[in-house]
Amino acid sequence: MTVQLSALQGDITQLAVDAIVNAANSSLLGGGGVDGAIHRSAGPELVAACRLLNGCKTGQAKITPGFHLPAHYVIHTVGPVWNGGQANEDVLLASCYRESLQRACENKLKSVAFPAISTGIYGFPKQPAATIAVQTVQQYCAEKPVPLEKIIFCCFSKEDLAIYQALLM
Ligand code: AR6
Repeated sequence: MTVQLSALQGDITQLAVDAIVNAANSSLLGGGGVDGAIHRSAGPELVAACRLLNGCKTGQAKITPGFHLPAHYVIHTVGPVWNGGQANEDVLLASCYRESLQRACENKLKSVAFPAISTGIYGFPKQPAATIAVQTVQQYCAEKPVPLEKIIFCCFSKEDLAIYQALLM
């Protein structure tokens, strides 16, 4: 089965998929941006579950239930802070996508939605970040059979959506 990749504009907390990915920080205890929105929608059970995870290193990913979200699970990953591009940011961002897909596959999930990791508060330029996101996901799905059927790039802005649509054409 080929995995269907698509982009949409919207609020990731509203998506009824098996898992949404959270662009978290290494404490996993919540923050601003998409992280804040996910914690608000999931309810206080999410931070309680995250407290048991002992944080998460940049480029890695950990999974929790979605609690009050429409999504069954949240995969928390920590993107790199943009530091000019010479600090391994590309490799670490690609690792976030791969590790998140790994958590999804281990749990036999069929649908996952990603936000544009690191491109908000962490300052990673949008175009190269989207290229890494799409290429890494395509490579991962081409390497081996995966249970995934649907992968969504959930864009918050129209500008992000245009970038992803061009890459997915
Ligand atoms: N749905 C989808 N995308 C969203 C939503 C939403 N509800 N809200 C924001 N975005 P950011 P980062 C987009 O800043 O750069 C937090 O404080 C946003 O427009 O959320 O990885 C964490 O705790 C952007 O395109 O994450 C960390 O400390 C993308 O999500 C830090 O921010 C990522 O922006 C992580 O920074």
